[in-house]
Amino acid sequence: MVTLYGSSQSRSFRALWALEEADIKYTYHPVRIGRRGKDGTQSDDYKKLNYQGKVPTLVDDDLVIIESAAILNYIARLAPLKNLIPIDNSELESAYDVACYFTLTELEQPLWTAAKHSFALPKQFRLAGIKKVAEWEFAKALTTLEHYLNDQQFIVNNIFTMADILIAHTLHWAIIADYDVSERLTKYCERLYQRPACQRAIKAQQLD
Ligand SMILES: N[C@@H](CCC(=O)N[C@@H](CS)C(=O)NCC(=O)O)C(=O)O
Repeated sequence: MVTLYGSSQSRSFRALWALEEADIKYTYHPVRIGRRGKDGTQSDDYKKLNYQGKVPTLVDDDLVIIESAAILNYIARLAPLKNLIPIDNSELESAYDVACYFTLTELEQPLWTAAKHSFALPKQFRLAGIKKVAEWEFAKALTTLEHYLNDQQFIVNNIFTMADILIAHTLHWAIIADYDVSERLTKYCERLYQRPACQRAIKAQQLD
């Protein structure tokens, strides 16, 4: 029995989309970020699952998994026939790892830094000038992404994988936050968001 704890407009959408791509039966359990009461991410019950009180958290019977990218990989391995992660091919496995680590550490990092300094950090730690640094870093990461993607439809060997979910979700976040994203990468993101599994995940999240 798989349960996903998540919240709208958060990284939990990655996991919801992944579950739909893998065609795994799951229950979606909306939680309230930062709240202490019932279904709050700062409640004692939720923090037993996710010590930092963050989303997403995936529970599969007795197994608890945190970190969106780790959750995507776990889901991919639950559905090996869907080929959502490379298996038994070192070259493709390392290309997949590069795509995921690049996305988390280079592409997402400036977006998250800017977001933290605009609303997530306690007010006394927010730095007003950080948005400009983040925009510069993000623009640099986008040129690298264009280089990796080249003329492919999907990032790893032109085959759809969980890495595309990570990237598309991050680009979508940037587009909504008004970052400058090239037409080519915007189209890549839009094309991925049109996938039926992604559309089903959008509907599932509306229960939130
Ligand atoms: N590296 C984590 C980041 C998780 C994270 O920061 N989630 C945000 C929502 S997108 C959150 O729960 N924030 C609440 C908080 O920081 O207290 C992941 O990818 O799962």
